[in-house]
Amino acid sequence: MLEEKILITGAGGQLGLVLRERLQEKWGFDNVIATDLKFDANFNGHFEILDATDFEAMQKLVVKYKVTEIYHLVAVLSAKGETYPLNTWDINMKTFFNVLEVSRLQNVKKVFYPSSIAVFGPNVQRLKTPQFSNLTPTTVYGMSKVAGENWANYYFEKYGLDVRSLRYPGVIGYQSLPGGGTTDYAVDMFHKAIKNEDFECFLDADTILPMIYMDDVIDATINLMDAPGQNISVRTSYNLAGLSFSPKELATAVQKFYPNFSISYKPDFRQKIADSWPLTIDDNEARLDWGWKPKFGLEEMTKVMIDNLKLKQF
Ligand code: AKB
Repeated sequence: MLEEKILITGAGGQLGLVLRERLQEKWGFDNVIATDLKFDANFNGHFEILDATDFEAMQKLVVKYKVTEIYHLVAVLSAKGETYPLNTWDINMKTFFNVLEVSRLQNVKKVFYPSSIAVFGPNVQRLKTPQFSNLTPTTVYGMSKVAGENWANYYFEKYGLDVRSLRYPGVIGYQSLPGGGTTDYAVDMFHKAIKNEDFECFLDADTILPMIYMDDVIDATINLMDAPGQNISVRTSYNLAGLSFSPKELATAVQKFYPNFSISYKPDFRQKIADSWPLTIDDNEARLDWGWKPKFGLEEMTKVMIDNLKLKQF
């Protein structure tokens, strides 16, 4: 296997914290360059400060390290994005344009771009939402991801840049608290349960959303990036399913470990966002093209989250 030089933007975020270590294991300690706005003293490896809206700064790093693959994880998510709609559009689009252009100019071989279930709007089939659905999202984050998917496809068609992408469901992991998402209540619930605290949920009890456990989403990302190019039939972004559950179902799973865990419901503006998203996702194309299959269901995920969060407490 040829050696790759990997650059990760947004490496200090929920996904970056885990992906950067998996990529170090895969490509070697010296071949992964983690970047973010703030220096991360906890990271054992190459770390560079990078504001991904700064084209020149990004290009300098790509040249300096002879980067061959970029994982672009910077994004303002759905809920936070609604507080600053125009800034969200600017940040999400500018950073991705920088990645695409730097990659084109510096002959970066492959780019990973996370899209999201937020690309879907209220006018889709909400059960087993198909890959090729109408994409009219209600959030700026979703709008930026739809645009990003089309730009990914454009750079592939026009310049042959090998951009690959997944529509991530809500990601559940114990490594960090996510920030700014509509699906974030789920990770938060685990943190409250292990501290024996009550939890007030910002979504209604029966709001089902597509989610995925961290190990599954990392496997999906690596497997997609490893797949032979000729297998990749979707150049916008692949639907990806892990599991789907409601706050009430997750609370019931948590109560098997913490019978006194108490949850109440106080829906806010995020309810409307959640109501515009699918309940479950049809990821047939990902399964057929590169063999995707999730490993974690609700019970396995709940156990592994609680076991690991308990360990982290000490
Ligand atoms: C969010 O809730 O905004 C994200 C997502 C589904 O992309 N977790």
